[in-house]
Amino acid sequence: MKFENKFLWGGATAANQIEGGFLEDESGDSISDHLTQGSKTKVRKFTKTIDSNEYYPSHKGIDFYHDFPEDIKLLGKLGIRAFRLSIKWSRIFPNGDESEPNKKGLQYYDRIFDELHKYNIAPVVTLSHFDMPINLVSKYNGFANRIVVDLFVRYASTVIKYFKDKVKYWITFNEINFACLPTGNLEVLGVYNNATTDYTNPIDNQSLRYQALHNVFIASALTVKYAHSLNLGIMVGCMISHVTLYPLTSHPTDQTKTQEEDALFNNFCGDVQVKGEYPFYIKKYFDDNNIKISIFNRDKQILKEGTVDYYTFSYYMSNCVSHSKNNETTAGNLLGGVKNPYLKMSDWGWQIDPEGLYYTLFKIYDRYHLPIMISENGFGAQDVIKNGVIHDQYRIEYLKKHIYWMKKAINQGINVFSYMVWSPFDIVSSSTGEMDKRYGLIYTDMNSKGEGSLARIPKDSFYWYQSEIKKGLTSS
Ligand code: BGP
Repeated sequence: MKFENKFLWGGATAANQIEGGFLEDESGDSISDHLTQGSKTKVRKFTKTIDSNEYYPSHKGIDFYHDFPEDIKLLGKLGIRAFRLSIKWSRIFPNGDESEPNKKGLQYYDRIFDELHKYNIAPVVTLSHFDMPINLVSKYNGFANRIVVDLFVRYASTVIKYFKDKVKYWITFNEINFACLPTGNLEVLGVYNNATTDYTNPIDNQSLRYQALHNVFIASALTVKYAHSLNLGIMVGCMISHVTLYPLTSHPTDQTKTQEEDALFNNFCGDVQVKGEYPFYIKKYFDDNNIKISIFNRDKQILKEGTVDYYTFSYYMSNCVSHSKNNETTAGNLLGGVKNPYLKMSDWGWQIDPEGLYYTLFKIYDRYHLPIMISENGFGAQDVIKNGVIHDQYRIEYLKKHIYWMKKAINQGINVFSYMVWSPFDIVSSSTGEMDKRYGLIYTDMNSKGEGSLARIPKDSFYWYQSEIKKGLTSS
């Protein structure tokens, strides 16, 4: 089997997990800059003011802000054809509501894109990856306020226009469906209970949560519409955290429960962004949960006119669903579920399921018929460095198997045009803010306290992925 030559092998990151460069070049602070560090057992806290006794991982990231020329050189050596990164909104509009952008912020990303092009690497840019200027949270309660839609579109259209000749692939909101989790982070929305500013403390007002999500849909659709209006072939995608769900048994209620959970978590947001309208099943969910939101007539039009060009999703694991409460559960922070007796888990309780990727690609393509980018897939582990080398065979196994099942899906005629490893570098973990859960093909010499030389050391998986790409995209 031969992939088309234009297949985009890639690697993915996010600004708040790599950049650092806190407040540099007239940048403003953003939500991530107010998140303390958690751990496997301790949740991250959202603090209204920066507390000097706390460690805020995003302030340092892995210092990509200063190190990017060297980092991109390594990406060139790796041989990837696409690099996914996010723009930090508060570098462009420090408070989110200025009328003019910060030139220094634009210039910073401009230099990155030039550097990437030097190595023939296409940038894939996420406009919002769990982040927004903090001023928009304190002033408007994020996307709970419709004004923030206009402010987002101003930001998005500014950068799309500025980089129109350098960036073809855009993604609006990372893992937008996190907003549907009954527990979990709300950085997608920037909406918090005023009284409780705890990272994992969900807003208890479900109507407000779904109203804010609706506003995010509108912001995304208007962005797509703007990008299309430039007539330059710019492509804009959605981004869904896809946690594949299986019924635990053949009990009929396991099937229906799986169907319902799948609809709400995995399908709902994609359905709106791909099909341009709310799916039929959401009405019952809203009615049953007394969720009331306002959707204007013009909104329906906007959603229709702003459907995405491609579908992207992160894939790390699958979970089971059961009608019974007496089951062993997976630890999986935020994304826990019922344990599958046939699968192994990572140290963080994420169930490893390469064949599930095939199942998922089939499902998504059958549902949407859009080109697909797997925008995140990777294995978090505690790597050991010995005599300056890291033998991460477990990561190679993980990636190899997922790529194998992706190729099978492509063989079936499913249009996957890009695969991104999360992540080329060891970076700050999004759920814990620590450095223990390493995903990189390249080791970053830094511990969870931000100490270390910051040296980058290619692991065994780096050379494996490099050869996988070089194979000319032929079958394994
Ligand atoms: C996704 C996020 C990423 C990334 C990844 C791994 O949900 O889009 O930002 O961090 O998960 O998660 P973690 O770092 O928590 O293991």
